Amino acid sequence: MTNKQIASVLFEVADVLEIKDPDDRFRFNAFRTAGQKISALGDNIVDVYNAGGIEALRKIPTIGQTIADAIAELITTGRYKDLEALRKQIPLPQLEFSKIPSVGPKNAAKLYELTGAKTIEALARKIKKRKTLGPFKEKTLQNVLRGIELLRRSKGRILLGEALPVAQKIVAQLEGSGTVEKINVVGSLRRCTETVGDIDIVAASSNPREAISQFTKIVKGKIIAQGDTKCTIVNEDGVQVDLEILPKDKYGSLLQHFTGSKEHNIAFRSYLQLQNLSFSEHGIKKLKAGRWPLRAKNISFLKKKALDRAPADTVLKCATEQEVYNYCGMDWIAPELRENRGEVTQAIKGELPRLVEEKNIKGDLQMHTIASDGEATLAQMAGEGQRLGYSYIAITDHSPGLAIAGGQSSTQLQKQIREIDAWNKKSKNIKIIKSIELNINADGSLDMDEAILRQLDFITASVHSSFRQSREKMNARLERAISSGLIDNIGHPTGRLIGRREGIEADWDKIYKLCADYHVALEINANPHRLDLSDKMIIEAKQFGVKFTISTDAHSVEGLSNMIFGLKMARRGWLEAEDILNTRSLSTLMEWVRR
Ligand code: DGT
Ligand code: CA
Ligand code: CA
Ligand code: ZN
Repeated sequence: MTNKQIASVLFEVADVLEIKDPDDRFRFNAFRTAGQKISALGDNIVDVYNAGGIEALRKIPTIGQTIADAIAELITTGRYKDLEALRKQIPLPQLEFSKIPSVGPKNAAKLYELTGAKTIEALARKIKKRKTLGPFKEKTLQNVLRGIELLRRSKGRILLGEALPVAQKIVAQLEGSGTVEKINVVGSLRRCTETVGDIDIVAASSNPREAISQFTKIVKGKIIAQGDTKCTIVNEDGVQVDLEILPKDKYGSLLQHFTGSKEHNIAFRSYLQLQNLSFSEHGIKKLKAGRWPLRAKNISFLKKKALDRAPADTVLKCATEQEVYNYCGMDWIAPELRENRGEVTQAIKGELPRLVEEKNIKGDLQMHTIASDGEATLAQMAGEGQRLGYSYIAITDHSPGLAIAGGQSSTQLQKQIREIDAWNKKSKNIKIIKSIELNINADGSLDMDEAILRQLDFITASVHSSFRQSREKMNARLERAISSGLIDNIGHPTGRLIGRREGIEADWDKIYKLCADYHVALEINANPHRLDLSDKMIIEAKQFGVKFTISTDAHSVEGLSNMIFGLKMARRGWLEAEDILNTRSLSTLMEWVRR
């Protein structure tokens, strides 16, 4: 059993318990928290159990006796009898309906009772026919339909943040097997789209049969197809993993082909077609004899001569991706840009952006500590920030309006300010920026007084409630917050949760313009469940001159490692280091704030 499988059982227990008794928060939350812990655990939980039994399980934070027993039962018998008993007490459709985003257990029960629908599809049909239903108003019903659509679209796709570690592990193991000479993750995972349909891997090997045999041992699951040079396995978590192998001298074209996107490949190939060239994973084919039709870049005089002399139908092999693009007269295009958003034209002109890189990030501007709903202390977060090589972090514990997340009162904030002053006096390396994550209330007001905000260095404000306001109300709400002159940054601007909650509705062009005018940055929240702003919105916002921050919104020490996902979104949004505030030194960042 995998961590993910065990976590999903715990999540289901939590759901069923919540449907049965929504008031017993303590009980169902215990299962949910344990599920989250296990799905994020680095170690394989089965190994933990095998090595140290129930005792070892109990040593994992958030896992108590009941849950340790449940896990042990799952590992040893493959089932959890209590869950099976619980399931029998609840009508199946009700359980299904509670999986619809925005439909809680109570509403799931009501919807079932009122419609008698047995499946989500039937429920959607029944709702579409009506304006209201029992206590449900038109707007609520529309939200349910939207939730159903969201569920449908996200089915079968996994978050980038979940897929990447799985893929990296397979790659490392195949590398370790010594059967491949080169290996890469490709497809949407290499392009770092927010969700991926499957895991694609390519490799170069002189013994593809042996490599594939290793692959079938490494990836446990069901083999769907196995050939001499390719293999497809659906792993134990139901994720498809594709492997394709070619010899080393064709590795560049193999990489390019399987990285996609399909749309990028079409644009790339259409351009080649006009020049009497064609392209496949085997290389670039010269369709007509005579001079090489493109002005190849970074190529030696001899190689150029060889290209010119090559007869028609020659297939030019490319060992690196650099060669693929360079022979075709283009600069190498970073995978994150390969979405047919103008990158081919820019690569020909030599005008691709110099995308922001991991090493440019100097700090993290949103995180929470035990002072609100985080797990770690200020010192622990700062210690990890230092380990990550940052020169600063901002502590942004919640404000009083967010009571559910332990929002701090002004007295508590004062105490934190003193703690930070003490830290900064002592620490020569990493500095802590005094900060906060305010609530943007439903009317656009902020939930803390100006007097205390003036003592802080950097102020983030976010929408945490009333997500489904009308467009007009939301515009006015955001405008009031942005033009208040008090805030520097908007946290997770749309509030979306990928596959679970749609973002707020607003006239974003207006918001971008306001942000640019009032010097308010937009956050790119790096939490894999959020990735908010999305790549498309980043591109749009940049056109209005908006500046960005990339932050993890970490609630634990481990959470700080999510920076990479925000960075990938920024790259997909064509951002350069100078577009992003936390690539600046502390002093230049503070200069920007004071402007
Ligand atoms: P995904 O898996 O839905 O997140 O998206 P991709 O882009 O990884 O798509 P996938 O796995 O179907 O294919 C991997 C790459 O293979 C794709 O990005 C481009 C390349 N490719 C080459 N020829 C074709 C083709 O005929 N159809 C598709 N869909 N992809 C192709
Ligand atoms: Ca794929
Ligand atoms: Ca695939
Ligand atoms: Zn927040």
